[in-house]
Amino acid sequence: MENAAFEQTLVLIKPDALKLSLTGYILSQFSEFHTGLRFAGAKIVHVTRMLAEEHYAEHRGKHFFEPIIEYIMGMSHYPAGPQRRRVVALVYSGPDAVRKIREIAGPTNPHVARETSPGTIRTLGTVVPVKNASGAVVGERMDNLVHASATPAEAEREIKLWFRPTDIMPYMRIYPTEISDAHYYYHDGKLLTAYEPGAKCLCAPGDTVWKSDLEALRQIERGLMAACSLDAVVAKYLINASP
Ligand code: 3AN
Repeated sequence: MENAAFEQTLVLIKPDALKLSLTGYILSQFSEFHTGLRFAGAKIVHVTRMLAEEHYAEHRGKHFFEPIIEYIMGMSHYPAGPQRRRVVALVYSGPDAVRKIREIAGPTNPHVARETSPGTIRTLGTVVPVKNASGAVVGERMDNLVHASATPAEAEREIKLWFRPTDIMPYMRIYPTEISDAHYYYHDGKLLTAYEPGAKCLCAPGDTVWKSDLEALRQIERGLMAACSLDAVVAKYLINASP
């Protein structure tokens, strides 16, 4: 059952927060006691490059794109420990969820957060120089501990990117779903409707799928333009899949 009375937002507790053991602090800052919001979804994710690049798609081409991809994938904080690279992904639900969570997270830049927004989570973050292969500083990366959706539209895109409908209990789903009537598989960058060795199953007949994903898959299957990329649909199905 879908309930439009709730607004939802995506929070990511990023690898720097996990490394600094700030998870408990962050959860308590976002708790129902402080925000009036409730969990609708939660998962521990080993972030693939596909998921990272889709999440930050709007920053593609910017000088800080590759650094933030490596950051969210955990490569910056755990260069030698792939088994420790993870992010806690959460969906919070309730009135005004996007604004409330952004307010507690604080400004993007931790230096600005310390100047303007004492008490916010990102005051505990840092800004690190980004160097090129020869060691020259070419930019900066903001290690700001948490991601929080910027708008309700972004929240919808991001929640559907990180979560399958069935990761969220039916009473707390606010985006339309549909029951798949077809098999869809993914292999080597391509969408398939029949299994071939090595392919990953995205959905089977009877599975509950985001309606917008199913519409995109049908368009892509027919070779037509879809509202989102194939990777944006596929990434969530590959979360924590065996390599
Ligand atoms: P927010 O995370 O506050 O919504 P966005 O979406 O503008 O901020 O940026 C996403 C991420 O990209 C930020 N969390 C930060 O790590 C990085 N970023 C944004 N702007 C810059 C910048 N000018 N220089 C370096 N990194 C940036």
